[in-house]
Amino acid sequence: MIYSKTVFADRNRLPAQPLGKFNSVSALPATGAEIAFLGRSNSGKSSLLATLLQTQKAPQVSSRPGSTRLIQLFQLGSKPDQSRLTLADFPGYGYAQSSAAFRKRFAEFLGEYITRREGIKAICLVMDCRRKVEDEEREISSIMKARHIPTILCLNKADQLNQSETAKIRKEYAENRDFFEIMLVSAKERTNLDYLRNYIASLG
Ligand SMILES: Nc1nc2c(ncn2[C@@H]2O[C@H](COP(=O)(O)OP(=O)(O)O)[C@@H](O)[C@H]2O)c(=O)[nH]1
Ligand SMILES: [Mg+2]
Repeated sequence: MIYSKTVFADRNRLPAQPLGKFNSVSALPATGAEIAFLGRSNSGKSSLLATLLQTQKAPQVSSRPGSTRLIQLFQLGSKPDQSRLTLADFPGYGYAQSSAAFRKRFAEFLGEYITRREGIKAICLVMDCRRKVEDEEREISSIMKARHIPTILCLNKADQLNQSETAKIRKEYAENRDFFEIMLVSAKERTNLDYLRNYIASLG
């Protein structure tokens, strides 16, 4: 697990262009390499992207869980360039789903996404660090593993933990091999984001 207290500097944000908002996978324009930000509503997907990117139209951070229903795309670079990496900010997958229903619907959705988006390079799976990994997260990681696509688990909102809670979480995840990489981050305080930024930049 990657954990440090370094604060991500503003000047290190990656320049990006907004490509628009889309209401389904089939509506997405063709792009090349892509990383998708997935996770439950309110986990901080849009906040993380807003922190990592320097863009005119920042990803919309919502005060109400579940209010973003559109997929928003951003492309790295300070001017339009289709050869650059695309980052996809997804709507959250909701709260009140039963696990079985969720798995079916989300596996279909992910299946469609992966089938249609051939350039997909990684999934950034964002989760509130105060939650436990559940079937949803393991399911996403295993679907991706089967396609040889790495899933990076971003445990967000680390600013909400005290020292002993932080230590407990680090211990809990030390032996976890379900994900390609695990990191404890805070989009709000911009801590521990260098690995993710560099990973994105390396694919950019
Ligand atoms: N304390 C704290 N709040 C955060 C953090 N990241 C996001 N939030 C808050 O969580 C809420 C949902 O954020 P948003 O980025 O819209 O989540 P999304 O639905 O996953 O895109 C907003 O009120 C954010 O201000 C974080 O690192 N720490
Ligand atoms: Mg969002």
